Amino acid sequence: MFRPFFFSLAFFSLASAADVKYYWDIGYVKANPDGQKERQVIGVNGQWPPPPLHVTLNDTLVIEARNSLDSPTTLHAHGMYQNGTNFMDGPFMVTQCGIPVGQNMTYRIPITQTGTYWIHAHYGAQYVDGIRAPLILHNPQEPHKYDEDVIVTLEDWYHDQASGLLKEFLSWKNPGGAEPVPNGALIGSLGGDRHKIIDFVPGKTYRLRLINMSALAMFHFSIEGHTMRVIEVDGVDTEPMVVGNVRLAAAQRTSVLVTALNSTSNNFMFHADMDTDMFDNIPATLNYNSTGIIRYSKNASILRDKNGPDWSPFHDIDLVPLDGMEALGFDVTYGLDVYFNQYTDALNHGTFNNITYVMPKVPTMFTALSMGADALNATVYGPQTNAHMVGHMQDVQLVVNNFDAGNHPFHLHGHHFQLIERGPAPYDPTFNPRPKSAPARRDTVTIPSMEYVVLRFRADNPGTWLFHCHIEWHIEGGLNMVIIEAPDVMQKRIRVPQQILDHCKAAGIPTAGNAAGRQGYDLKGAPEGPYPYPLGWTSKAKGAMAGCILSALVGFASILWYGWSSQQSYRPVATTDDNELNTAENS
Ligand SMILES: *[C@@H]1O[C@H](CO)[C@@H](O)[C@H](O)[C@H]1NC(C)=O
Ligand SMILES: *[C@@H]1O[C@H](CO)[C@@H](O)[C@H](O)[C@H]1NC(C)=O
Ligand SMILES: *[C@@H]1O[C@H](CO)[C@@H](O)[C@H](O)[C@H]1NC(C)=O
Ligand SMILES: *[C@@H]1O[C@H](CO)[C@@H](O)[C@H](O)[C@H]1NC(C)=O
Ligand SMILES: *[C@@H]1O[C@H](CO)[C@@H](O)[C@H](O)[C@H]1NC(C)=O
Ligand SMILES: *[C@@H]1O[C@H](CO)[C@@H](O)[C@H](O)[C@H]1NC(C)=O
Ligand SMILES: *[C@@H]1O[C@H](CO)[C@@H](O)[C@H](O)[C@H]1NC(C)=O
Ligand SMILES: *[C@@H]1O[C@H](CO)[C@@H](O)[C@H](O)[C@H]1NC(C)=O
Ligand SMILES: *[C@@H]1O[C@H](CO)[C@@H](O)[C@H](O)[C@H]1NC(C)=O
Ligand SMILES: [Cu+2]
Repeated sequence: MFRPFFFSLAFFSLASAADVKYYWDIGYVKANPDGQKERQVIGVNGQWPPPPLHVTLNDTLVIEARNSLDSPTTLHAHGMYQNGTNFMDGPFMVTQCGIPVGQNMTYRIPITQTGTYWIHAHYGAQYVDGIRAPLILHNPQEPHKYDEDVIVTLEDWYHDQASGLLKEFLSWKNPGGAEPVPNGALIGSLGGDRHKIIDFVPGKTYRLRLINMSALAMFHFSIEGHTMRVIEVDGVDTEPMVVGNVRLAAAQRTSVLVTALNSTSNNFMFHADMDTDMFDNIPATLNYNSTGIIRYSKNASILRDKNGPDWSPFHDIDLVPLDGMEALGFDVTYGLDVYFNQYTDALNHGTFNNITYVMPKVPTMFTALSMGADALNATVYGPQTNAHMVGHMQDVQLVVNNFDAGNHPFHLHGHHFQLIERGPAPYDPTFNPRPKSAPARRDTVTIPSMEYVVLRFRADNPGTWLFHCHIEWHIEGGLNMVIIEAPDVMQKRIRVPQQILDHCKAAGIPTAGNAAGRQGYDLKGAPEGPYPYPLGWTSKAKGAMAGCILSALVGFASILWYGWSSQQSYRPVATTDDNELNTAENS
């Protein structure tokens, strides 16, 4: 058994590093960023959007978070290594039990990396309701030269509460798994007729930090009349690469340098177009092409590029990290096949290797810390967590085949991975990829439909790390797995703060034992299923079966089921009754 104690020692030995403290009272506020519908959102300190966080390398980011919502919450600083602080990573039931309503948690995150990140809730679909903010980690020895730093957030926007959308998504009335289609897009938290304006001064070079904070939508970003040079992806500095546009899937970040023109006689447009590929339908009211303005002068007019924005292809795998880190080999390789299917609970689930993720009874990190030598056997993490074991300092290869019809952005917690290879799925295991000498690295990679990607990372960060699709609806639908990295070393290094244990106690969640909260391999009572339907079942048969099960469960007359099943397709509510457009320009 491990004995928790306070963690002062580990932190205060970090020489001369400053604590950068933020107070975040997380609660409900009203906002109307697109001028089309005021709605309840989740903000901090009575404000929305939450303000960006700025920290410098070697500082410790301290967030004193209070949960003023009506359900638990957690914060995840996306992309942070959390080396030795696995318990500060945030995902509910992986590394913590949630901050109970009305209580606080002090997130202490040593900053050992630099670049453009973000922070968001990792409980339910809360971040879709607005609890997300840029997190900028400054480098005192910044390798790139520029004059101004500009954060440009891109996010899809829903007029309805995420909890309601989630219920409709994960419903037996949505067996095809159609995702809720957003009502619009926001650039810099502005949408509709409100445009983000970036002021440019001749002679200056701007670093635009593009951050995709979407729930679903991927963005294509382009500026008319200017050249962009990519210099960073997901916190990894790269050699400058000239591009016409940048593609940003959910959770991805890219910094580009843009040098201002010498003349102030024209203003220009920039574009952030949502990729509608993943949208099941496109309501007539949806403007998926959003624009902002590069402004040189208040009285100049906008000069449109005759050729429109430059949408020539952009491939992140072509980027070269500035540090020239060489391609890793691998000691262990895991294949992960991605499918979406209707499962025996009648819901459409995202799956790795035909297992859909279901939370264990004990958060996975606590299982790793409390099970002694048994923690080295993936079985103890339960049948539904898709636990994959990796040893300390092993080089790990993940081969992910996306057999789904959609594109999915996969994010690994606690690491950057190298992009070794992409290609059409399935990956041929007899093929030995010959990676570039210094492959691109990032923490979130988009895998297009019917393609594979080969990723590698070094297991130098003991902890329990989620690997999942970052489309919020797919996280909830089960497209998650956990890398169990060196539990033996975790047991020596990781000391969980008392506050987190207290939260678990308050929530009645055990902090020791296997996925069932028991000892050894006795997994009786651990969550099991849902399962795939046996081969040969038609979707009609599945529907009828699901209908029967549900009718029996809730006592519905079967006639009702047939009524529902004939109107299967999900239609998002396009608000036409609420169109007081606010046309004020924001400046
Ligand atoms: C809880 O967090 C809030 C918001 O950051 C802060 O104002 C308050 O002082 C904290 N309370 C305690 C007991 O730390
Ligand atoms: C940050 O800390 C590391 C390790 O202590 C040290 O090597 C490095 O010089 C520090 N960097 C800065 C910019 O202070
Ligand atoms: C934002 O994330 C969504 C979901 O993956 C993705 O489709 C989109 O490309 C992302 N956009 C950016 C700018 O990263
Ligand atoms: C602006 O003018 C300077 C000095 O003449 C020149 O070096 C530079 O290339 C010009 N920049 C652009 C974007 O045209
Ligand atoms: C814009 O207005 C400023 C001052 O009012 C003037 O100096 C400048 O010439 C004007 N520019 C254009 C393009 O009209
Ligand atoms: C959105 O922009 C794309 C790319 O420029 C273009 O092909 C498409 O027609 C535009 N759609 C609308 C509705 O403006
Ligand atoms: C997983 O499910 C897919 C789709 O139903 C099926 O084609 C595949 O054979 C299954 N894989 C395994 C290992 O059972
Ligand atoms: C893990 O434990 C299970 C159940 O006791 C056993 O069948 C399996 O062989 C063990 N795996 C390893 C790698 O030890
Ligand atoms: C974690 O820290 C250990 C030593 O404390 C170091 O060797 C390792 O490289 C670090 N890993 C990451 C991902 O920061
Ligand atoms: Cu996905």
